[in-house]
Amino acid sequence: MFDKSTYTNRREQLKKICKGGILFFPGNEESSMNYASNTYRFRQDSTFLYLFGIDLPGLAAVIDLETGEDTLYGNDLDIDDIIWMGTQPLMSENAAKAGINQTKPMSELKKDLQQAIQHKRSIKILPPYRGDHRIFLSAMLEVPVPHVSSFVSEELIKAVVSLREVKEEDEIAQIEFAIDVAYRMHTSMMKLAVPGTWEREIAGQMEGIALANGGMVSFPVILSIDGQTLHNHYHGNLLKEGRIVVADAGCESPLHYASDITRSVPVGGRFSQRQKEIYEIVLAANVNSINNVKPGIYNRELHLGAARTITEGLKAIGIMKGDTEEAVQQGAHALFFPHGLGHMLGLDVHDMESLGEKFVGYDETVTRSTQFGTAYLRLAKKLKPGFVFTIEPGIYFIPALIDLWKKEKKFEEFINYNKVDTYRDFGGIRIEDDILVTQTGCRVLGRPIPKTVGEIEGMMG
Ligand SMILES: [Mn+2]
Repeated sequence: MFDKSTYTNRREQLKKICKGGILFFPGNEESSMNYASNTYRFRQDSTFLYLFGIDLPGLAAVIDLETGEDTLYGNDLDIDDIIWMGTQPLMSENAAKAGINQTKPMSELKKDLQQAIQHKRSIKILPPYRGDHRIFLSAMLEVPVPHVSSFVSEELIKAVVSLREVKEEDEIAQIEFAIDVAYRMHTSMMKLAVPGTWEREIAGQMEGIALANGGMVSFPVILSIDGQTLHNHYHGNLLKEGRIVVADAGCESPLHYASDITRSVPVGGRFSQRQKEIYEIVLAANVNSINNVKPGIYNRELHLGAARTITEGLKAIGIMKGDTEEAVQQGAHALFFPHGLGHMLGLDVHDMESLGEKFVGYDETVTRSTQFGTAYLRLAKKLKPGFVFTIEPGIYFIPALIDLWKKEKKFEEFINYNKVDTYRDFGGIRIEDDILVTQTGCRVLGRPIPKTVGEIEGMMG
């Protein structure tokens, strides 16, 4: 955990922003795989970690905005638990580490909430994203499950987003730790990417490095020679010369801050001329976007800038044609770059996604585009110092999408379909880094991971 002042300061700020009522935060519970006591690795809720820091199941916390009091609800272990799990800190000791003076057994929670409801006090929660949470909230609040959402508070969501989106020094250090582990994951991947290796062998090594460094992966490893499938969790292919391995993977720091890095490398360690040409376009989109980061710029501008770089590059090799501005404005680039430039990063790999992208990535000054491609942009709003986010442009040749657009004669003025057809077997390329917005520009976080053609070929040996 961070120092207890970190958690008390965060809660003090939250109390200043929110206007009355009771803020209720259930922690996460264990989650079963195939029978009750065989569980997935426990993962605490991120906002619970942010405000209270205690990384254990079986907890709930309440912040009373009238009295200013924070209460941690949870049960001390009995002797049976201690036999199986060892001696654990008392609830009062856990609470003290988070700067909380008051603890109560879980059995008191419902009574306290019901008393508040009887006194016509408002109870505010964040959107639940687990089924057991909805059932627990339904029981505590004495409403049917479908009515739980009526307690979700937009005021609380916005307040939490306004705090969590600006990273403190300690949080940046955690993220950089996670990126330094990702350095080891990705450089190992580069050394293992030789013909005859199974994707699962490399994915397993990468996940093992995360575990060996004290955290889990921040999301299931994406690793495939079919990189044209954006989130490919299938690891059953054998690596073959001529393909590109796309590895999109990161891990969690001990305090659960995420890294999220993508590297794309040629099987065998040497880019072909055709691969190099496409790679250099994606790299230019990545580097130009990073160079354009500064406070006050809309991330949607960076996204569209990357789309222009990709369009220009594809025009130079005869895959696209026509006016770049027009092509990007109409969305023709999305045949090759059908996703957004990036997302917030923090305690979640898609930071705060459970609170709603319309609050995290958008605000009253920018609404989500409905155009294919740009509609998938998770972060569009103005960048502020302290934001940590990803920049991850890509170029993909997705045969099903190429066929569909070709049949529809879509954007024939911008796309040279005959040339595109010669790339059907290409796969995809994505390059992703994690970026901190500073007062004057930005900093690429963590130890630099080989990224240029020369650096990658050098690392692959
Ligand atoms: Mn990402």
